[in-house]
Amino acid sequence: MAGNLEDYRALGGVAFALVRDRSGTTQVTLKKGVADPVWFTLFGELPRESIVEVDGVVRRSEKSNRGVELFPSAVRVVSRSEVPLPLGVVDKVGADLDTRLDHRVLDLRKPAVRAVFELRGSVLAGFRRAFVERGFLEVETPKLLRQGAEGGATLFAVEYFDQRAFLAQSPQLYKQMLMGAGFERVFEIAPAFRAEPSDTIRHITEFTSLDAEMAYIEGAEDLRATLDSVVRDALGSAKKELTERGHPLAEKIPDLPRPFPRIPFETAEEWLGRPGAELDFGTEDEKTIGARAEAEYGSPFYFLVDYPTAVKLHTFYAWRDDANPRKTGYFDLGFHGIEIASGGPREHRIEKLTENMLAGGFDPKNFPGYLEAFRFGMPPHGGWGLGIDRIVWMLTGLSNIRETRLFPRDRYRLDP
Ligand code: AMO
Repeated sequence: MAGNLEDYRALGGVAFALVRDRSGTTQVTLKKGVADPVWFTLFGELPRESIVEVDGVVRRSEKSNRGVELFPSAVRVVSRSEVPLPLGVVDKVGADLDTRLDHRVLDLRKPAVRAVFELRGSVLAGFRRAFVERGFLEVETPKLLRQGAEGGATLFAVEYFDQRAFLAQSPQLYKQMLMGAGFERVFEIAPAFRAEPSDTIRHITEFTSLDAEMAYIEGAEDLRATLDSVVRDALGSAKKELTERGHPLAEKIPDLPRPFPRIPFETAEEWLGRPGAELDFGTEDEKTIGARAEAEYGSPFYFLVDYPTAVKLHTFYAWRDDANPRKTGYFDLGFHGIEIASGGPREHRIEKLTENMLAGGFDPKNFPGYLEAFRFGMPPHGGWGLGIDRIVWMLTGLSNIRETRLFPRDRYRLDP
């Protein structure tokens, strides 16, 4: 085997080296008179976390952590660690998050930290499976754009030869254009970038957005029914897979036997004691709504439905109800009091769409490629965007969304 030297203890006639690889930590046992005397010196002076290769015979052992120990026949140093370590890998005392993120490669060596990314991988695989089973095509849309779709405040500008471009805040415009291209059902799992100025535990500047778009929908409920079953299937299959592997985080995924409750925006306003206010929900509001939904419906997931136009004014692509233009078909999906997804039916009629753009402060002239998709036949359609980091965050119960990303980016962090 080969791995990192976690610890070495010499106790008279016997010495133990603990060597960690991705499958766990193995005890290597050196017996005086049996093992090569050189190895005692080698392990004794080798810094922790160096990489060693050990060949030998594995024997059953009641006393060791994995039920086996390795008696070496050959030992070789593969890569020597520098000292001191800026971050302990096996220390019992936890370092603060900034120190951990500053030395993320060492932090990621901790089995409990790697476990988060194993759960994340299973959740992503579960989503891909759930979409493919429903006839969605996986697509990849451009991340270097001329225009944003989610408002100017969070756009990152980049120098693009002699022009200015922006990093994609969302694949919004492109997933809709693919409905104009006749793809009917698409999904994308890709980075999205937002210049979030506030330093919160729920915002990062680079996140993974899971987007879907569907054509020929009859209304918002078609979208919600799909999102609802996709989330339940994806988490169900991730839980099954992790359980079969005996993964320590398998139990973090809740069983979700029933569809999620649909809570009208107006009901949530009443819960908050401000009926008819038509204000967007803040962090504390979301927490209150999440706790109430959990108490009333016994579900950690819940939809907030029928967002008012006043709250979605800048979401120019959102359809507004012709009979009641104060209402959109927009909804959010909440999980433990955090918004994890947002979506709804789109406006597919170009006249209404350009009206919405103007009302939201967007100039239609800046969106020629997008608007062209609406000029030559566009089916009714809709979709949603779901934050992968947010769902993993809520599943694991970690203190900060940054812990769900390998190398998180925020206002102050571009390195490592
Ligand atoms: P929205 O802006 O609500 O919708 O974003 C969708 C989801 O993306 C996640 N998210 C974030 N996660 C971490 N850090 C951030 N800074 C961040 N910003 C957003 C959230 C959120 O629910 N185009 C629409 C989607 C659509 O209508 O299809 C959109 O982007 O989980």
